[in-house]
Amino acid sequence: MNNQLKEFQNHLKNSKKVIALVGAGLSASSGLPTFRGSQGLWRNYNMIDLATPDSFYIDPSLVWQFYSWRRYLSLNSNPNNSHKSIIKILDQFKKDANKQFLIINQNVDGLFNKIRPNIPELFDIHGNLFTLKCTNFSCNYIEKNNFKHPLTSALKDVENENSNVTTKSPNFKPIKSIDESNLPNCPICKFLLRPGVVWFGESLPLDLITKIDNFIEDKFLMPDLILVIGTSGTVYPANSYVERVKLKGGKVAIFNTEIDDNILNGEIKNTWGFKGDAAELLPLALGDFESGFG
Ligand code: BV8
Ligand code: ZN
Repeated sequence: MNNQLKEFQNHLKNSKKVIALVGAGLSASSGLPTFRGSQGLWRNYNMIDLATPDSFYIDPSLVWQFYSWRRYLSLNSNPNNSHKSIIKILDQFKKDANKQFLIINQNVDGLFNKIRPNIPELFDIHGNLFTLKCTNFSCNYIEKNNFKHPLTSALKDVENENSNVTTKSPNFKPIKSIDESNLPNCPICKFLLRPGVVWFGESLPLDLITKIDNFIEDKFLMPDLILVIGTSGTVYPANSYVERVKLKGGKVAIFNTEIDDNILNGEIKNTWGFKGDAAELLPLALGDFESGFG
C-alpha cells in the first residue's frame, strides 16, 4: 500500500482537476445497506427490482414501504469519516482558483448534506430520498428536504417492522398493502407522490449530466484524477465516467473493500487500488493533503 499511496498522494497534490465518484460503499460505515452482496435485500425483495417505475406503478404500497424504510435508516444515520474527508479535500481545492473538484454522488441518502446542506460541487445524480415529486404529468409539484417520518400514518410502523430485520436475511413477514389514499399524495392535485430518486430506466437529471460532460471534456483543463470510492461500478452512466477520465489522461484511485489483485499489485496502468473500509482509508489517504502530505 505505501508506495502506491505515496505515488497517489503526490499525484493528488499536483492535480488541478479531480472528480470523486462515490457509491453505496461510502455510506456502509454509516450503517446503510449497499445494493449488492448480501445487503441488497429488503424483506424478500432485491432492492434493485424495487427501484423501478414499473414496480412503483404495479405496487406503490410496497415501493413506498421500501423507501420509507430507507428514509428512516438515512434519517437515523450520520456521515462517516469518508464523507468528511471528501468535503475537507473539496474545501482545500476551493481555496485555489486554478483548481476544480467535483463530487458525483450515486447515493440518495443525503449524508453529505448533513455535513453541509448546499454544496454546489456535489452532484446527486440519482436524486435524493428526501425529495418528493408528484406523479401527475400536468402537475409539477416537487418538495425538497422533506425529512418528515413517517410521511403518512399508514407508513408509521414500517420502521418498527423493519428495525429488527437484518438486511442480510429475507424477512417473510407479510408486507402490508396500504391503500393509495393512505400513501403520500400531492397537496396540489391529490395525485400520488413518489420519491425524488432516479429509478432504473429513468434518465438522470440532464442539467447535471451536461455539467459533468463539460467538466470532463473541458479542453483547457483536463481531469487529472478520479477517485472511485465504494462503488461496484455496475450502474450506467455513473460507471462510464471512470473510462472517460482515463481517456483524457487522468489517473484512477479506487477505494473499496473488494479490489482485483492486478490493481492492488499495480499491474493496471494509471490505476491505484486501496483495499478496505472507505471510512478508514480516506482519512489515511487524504488526511494530510493540507500539509502537502508532509
Ligand atoms: C439510464 C436511486 C437511460 C434509486 C439508483 C444493461 C447493461 C448496462 C446498463 C443497463 C442495462 N440495462 C439497463 C441499464 C441502464 C441502467 C443500469 O446501469 N442498470 C444496471 C443495474 C445494469 N441504468 C439506468 O437505468 C440509469 N438510467 O441509463 O437512463 C435513459 C436515457 C433517456 C431516457 C430514459 C432512460 C439510471 C440508474 C440510476 C438507478 N438509481 N439509485 C435508489 O437508490 O433506490 S442506482 C442505485 O444502485 C444506487 O443509487 C447506486 O448508485 C447503485 C448501486 O451501486 P453502488 O453505489 O456501486 O453500490 P453497490 O452496492 O453496487 O456496490 C457497493 C460497493 O461498495 C461494492 O463495490 C462494495 O465492494 C463496496 N463497499 C462496501 N462496503 C464498503 C465498500 N467500499 C468501501 N468501504 C466500505 N465500507
Ligand atoms: Zn400534483
